[in-house]
Amino acid sequence: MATSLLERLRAGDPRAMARAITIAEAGGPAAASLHRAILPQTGNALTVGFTGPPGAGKSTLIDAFVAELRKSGRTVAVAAVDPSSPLSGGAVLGDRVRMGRHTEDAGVFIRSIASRGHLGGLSDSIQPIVDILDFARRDVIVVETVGAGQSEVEIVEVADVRVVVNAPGLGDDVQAIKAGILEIANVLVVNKADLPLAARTVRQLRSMLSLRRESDRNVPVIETVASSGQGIVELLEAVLNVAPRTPAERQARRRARIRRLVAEAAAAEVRRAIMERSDETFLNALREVEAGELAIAAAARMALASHGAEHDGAATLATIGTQHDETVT
Ligand SMILES: Nc1nc2c(ncn2[C@@H]2O[C@H](COP(=O)(O)OP(=O)(O)OP(=O)(O)O)[C@@H](O)[C@H]2O)c(=O)[nH]1
Ligand SMILES: [Mg+2]
Repeated sequence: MATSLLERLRAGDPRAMARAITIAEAGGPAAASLHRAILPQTGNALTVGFTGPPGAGKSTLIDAFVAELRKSGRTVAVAAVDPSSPLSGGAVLGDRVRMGRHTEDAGVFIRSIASRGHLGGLSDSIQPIVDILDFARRDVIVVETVGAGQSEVEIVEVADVRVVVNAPGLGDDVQAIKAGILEIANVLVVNKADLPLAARTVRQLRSMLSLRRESDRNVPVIETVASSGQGIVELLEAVLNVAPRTPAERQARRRARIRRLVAEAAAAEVRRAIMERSDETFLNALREVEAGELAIAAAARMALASHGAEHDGAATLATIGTQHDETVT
């Protein structure tokens, strides 16, 4: 890793940020060593995830939210995950137009991120990218994702605060918001409050909230008109209100994230090892599963137990050493 890239990144140079994100997106050893180098100096930024159905007004809302953050002197980075789905194709160009007012402002960095893998899912590299923006000393990092597929689960992991954006007139209204996505909201927004059916959407959301566990009922419902800026002050207030405040809280979140990254890397490693395994003991276990003599979970436990035993201690460490850079991202 070129030290100068790290130095420029730490100084908040937008070109270094763009370059580092490109490295993170490409994956592989370079991405892993970059991530490793920056991790010790992350954990200060507030990460806010915006998710919700296509067309709810997330990008427009983020544009107004960013303007409000800038008024308070905070620096911002926006990572908009481009779902490259037929539904919201062209999001990249559209977001540039929608957030165009910030292009001249060095305090705002905007980047579209390609989503890989499952439809609507976050990019695998989203956590490293957030960490890059954090390392570059952005105060607030905003992540936009379309609420579909796995993304609502993943945004929980990445964002300190989740804002779920809804709007009236999106087909079946609240039906468009799947139960799962409501569960993850720290703040609910009914955008397009200028439309006649907005009040109904608010009522529907409130009644859905009233069915939730007592501890989850206090999620604020904020009405906004993203295109005019109405309700944005209230939105920022609601976000800051649920944000982790103390260094101890932030540290706990960061530890949880690192644990998840390690768990994901371990899962990938175990999967790869099991897919490649061809020793007779394991093949016998597979035959027993096939014959209904052994439960899948039991075979899995057996494979896990003998996974480490395949190598002696030194060999295991050597394997971890050589594969470290691929598995950490
Ligand atoms: N009437 C009204 N229209 C709005 C409001 N906010 C956004 N829009 C419009 O809604 C449309 C979708 O807005 P976007 O900000 O692109 O929505 P999005 O949720 O980011 O969409 P995807 O990224 O494609 O999922 C655009 O035509 C906006 O101009 C609002 O408060 N009121
Ligand atoms: Mg958008």
